[in-house]
Amino acid sequence: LRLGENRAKVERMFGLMDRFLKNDPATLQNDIVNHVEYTVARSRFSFDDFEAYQALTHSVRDRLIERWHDTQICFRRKDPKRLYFLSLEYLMGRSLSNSVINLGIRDQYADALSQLGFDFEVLAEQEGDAALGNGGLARLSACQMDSLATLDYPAWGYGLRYQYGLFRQVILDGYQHEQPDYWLNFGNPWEIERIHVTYTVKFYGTVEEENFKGGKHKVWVPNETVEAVAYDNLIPGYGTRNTITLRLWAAKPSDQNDMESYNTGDYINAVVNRQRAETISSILYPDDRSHQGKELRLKQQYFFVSASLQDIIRRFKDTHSNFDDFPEKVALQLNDTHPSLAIAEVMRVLVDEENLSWSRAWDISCKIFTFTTHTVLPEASEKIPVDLLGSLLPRHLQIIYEINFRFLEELKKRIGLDYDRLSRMSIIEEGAVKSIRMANLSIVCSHTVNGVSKMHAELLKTRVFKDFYELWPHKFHYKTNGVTQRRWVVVSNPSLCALISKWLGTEAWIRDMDLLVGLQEYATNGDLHEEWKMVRKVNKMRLAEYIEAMSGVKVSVDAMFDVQLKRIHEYKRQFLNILGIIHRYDCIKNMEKKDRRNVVPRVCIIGGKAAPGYEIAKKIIKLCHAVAEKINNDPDIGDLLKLVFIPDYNITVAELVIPGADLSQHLSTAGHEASGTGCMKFLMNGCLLLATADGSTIEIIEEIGADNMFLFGAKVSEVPVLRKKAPNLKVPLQFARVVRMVRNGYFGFEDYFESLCDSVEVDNDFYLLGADFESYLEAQAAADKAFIDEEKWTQMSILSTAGSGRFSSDRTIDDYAEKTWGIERCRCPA
Ligand code: T68
Repeated sequence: LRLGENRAKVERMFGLMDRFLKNDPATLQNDIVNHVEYTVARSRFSFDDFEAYQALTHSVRDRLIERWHDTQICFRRKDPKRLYFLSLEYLMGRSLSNSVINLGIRDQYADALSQLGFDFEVLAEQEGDAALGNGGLARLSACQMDSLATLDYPAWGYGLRYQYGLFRQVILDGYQHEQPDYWLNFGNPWEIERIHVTYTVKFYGTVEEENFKGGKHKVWVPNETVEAVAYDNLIPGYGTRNTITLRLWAAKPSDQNDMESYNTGDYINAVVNRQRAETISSILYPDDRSHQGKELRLKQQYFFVSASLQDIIRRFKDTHSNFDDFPEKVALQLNDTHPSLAIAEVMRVLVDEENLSWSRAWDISCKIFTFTTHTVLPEASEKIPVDLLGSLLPRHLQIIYEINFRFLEELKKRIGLDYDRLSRMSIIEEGAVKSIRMANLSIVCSHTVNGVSKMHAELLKTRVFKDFYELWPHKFHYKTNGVTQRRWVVVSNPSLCALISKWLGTEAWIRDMDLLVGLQEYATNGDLHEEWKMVRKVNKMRLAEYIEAMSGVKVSVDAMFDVQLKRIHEYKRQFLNILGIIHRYDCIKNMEKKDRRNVVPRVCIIGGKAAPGYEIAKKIIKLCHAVAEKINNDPDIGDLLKLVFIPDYNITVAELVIPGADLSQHLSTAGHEASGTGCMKFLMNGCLLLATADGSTIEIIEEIGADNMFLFGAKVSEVPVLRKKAPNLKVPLQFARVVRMVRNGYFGFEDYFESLCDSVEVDNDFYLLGADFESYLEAQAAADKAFIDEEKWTQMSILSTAGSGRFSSDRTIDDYAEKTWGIERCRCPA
């Protein structure tokens, strides 16, 4: 509406629009009860916890929508450079508590509900866990979205709305079984379906040439189309009105496809084809390393990329008539190589559809893309067979060939005819299966390539992408990962949050984690120690209750709670942890009764999912259960040692377990964990770390000092040396003994564990469990010793939290914004 057009109408409209929802208990109650009646369609006199949860969620959502609208209006008015974060995975977990805390109305809701006879925490437990991702990479995306919103950056997240998230892990007789996670079963009140935001995505077909302005023009003629429908998830910032969008795409059949089948009278096939279209966004691949050469995966990637880019370009064109300003207005962040087809797609759209010259289009592309890699292993990087790409996306294959041809021509000018190097750097890998190296494509087109920790960046420069680093040293950077303190302290550990705020005299640390260093000055304060211990104890009691309810194992809260939570992987060495536990058990068994008094009681907690096809990882899970069975039922051992496996590890479980952990283990063979973010969550919560110097732990050491943690194992530089020497190394006796116990069936299932034991035999021990074992046991002994000294332990715990400020994703995002994306904050007025 333009003023002057119809003043009276405008004033009336503004009068109506300016009425924001109020947050006093009476209004909140009224809203909740209205939603019970009009949204959930239950009687306002009778509704259960789940219905109350649904109504509550809708009333929170109304408030999110208000802020979200204002934010979008503000972005449109100011037209800042926008960041588009492209990721195939997001591990959001639950949204309710996070939303009301970020909106600053948690207490108001709790009051309103209690007057209605409901408990906020009980209702919050009704929510399922949104698990549209595998592990660290996916949770990082979620943390970064929270920081982007909180820091007022004009950002959009794009992803896929999988109908089936990461599988549910069910343990039967100690073996992992996978069950589908149909997370939308009970509806998802958090998302907003945008049926009008729909784009057509094309697949297969041929490329034809058309005459165009006196020259030739390529036209892709697809023979399959699928519709992408937007579902918006609103991400509220903390301490700001800004609320940004995570737009997830769902695949729906195109009407066009139906018509063809209906005409042939093949009604059944028409319906089957419709369903086939929907499979594109139906399931998340459950492998957290790589998915090589699968057609459905490639379809997912392109579906996601095409819909997102259509949306991004549409938004740009709303206010721009040509592409001159595109690089000043758009930053496209590739979260690993999974969305890297976006490079070929941008080129296709600019050249084929927008009629820009190749060099103009390439110039624009090279200014908008930035790439972050999350892996260390060259063999884990994504490759797409040329045949597969050529059949699914024929025009994109041509474009990638053209990019590669021009790149190699340039490269020859720079380095001459060094064919080995040319072939290593080529985007196309020749070989039995000719394929596209997605990392090479991403590096060639991105102006900035980021690693996720200082160590990771070093490995990228010296090993993984050495050739590229030598060519373009200016492209290579790193942004050490971080996690959001809103989720990992404020939501999940409210009593610690209150304690920190009390001692710092401010809540400002929730937006500025550097303030946590202020705790250092109280690290020896007796009053803080008492309160700190009390908070930790209550969290441990909550965790103990959960463990008993879930596994039937009663654990003592006086024991040290020792936790390892992460995807099960050989390089993360959960097997080392279990062998250490066996060693501890063996030692206690062989001890004189009187000496047992000196043993520090432990509750060892392990949790994590194994990729369904990852046999060795599944054996590690079974071994954990077999060992637990023996130890937990040994009357000789009692409370001195317990081992529990936490099934179906997810974000919600992490929120419960992390605040209750005394010690957490991060055991990756040095040089294998690109960063690691779990350690940061434990650190913030005052949990001590037992870790190798790998990934981000190297930087944690810089912040809190090696004295405040338990370090062990070979260093990054020593690992390759040890590997060379490995076959001639002497295996420590203790190591040989515990492996033999497993091998000889001390815990049963000896045949099943044979290959697991083989994997750590001296000439086979790629991850160096044997080589690191003694040092691991020493670190464990040091942890025991520190735990007995309660005052020392508490001091270390306080210093861990105090030193965790650097590991906030706010720091990471500010760094990306300034140095990589070139975006500025854009705050929506209050
Ligand atoms: C993780 N990578 C790194 N990959 O392992 C971890 N891969 O060190 C780092 O902290 C984290 O990323 C965040 O940077 C992953 O989680 C995947 O999940 C993945 C998923 C699909 C395909 C390949």
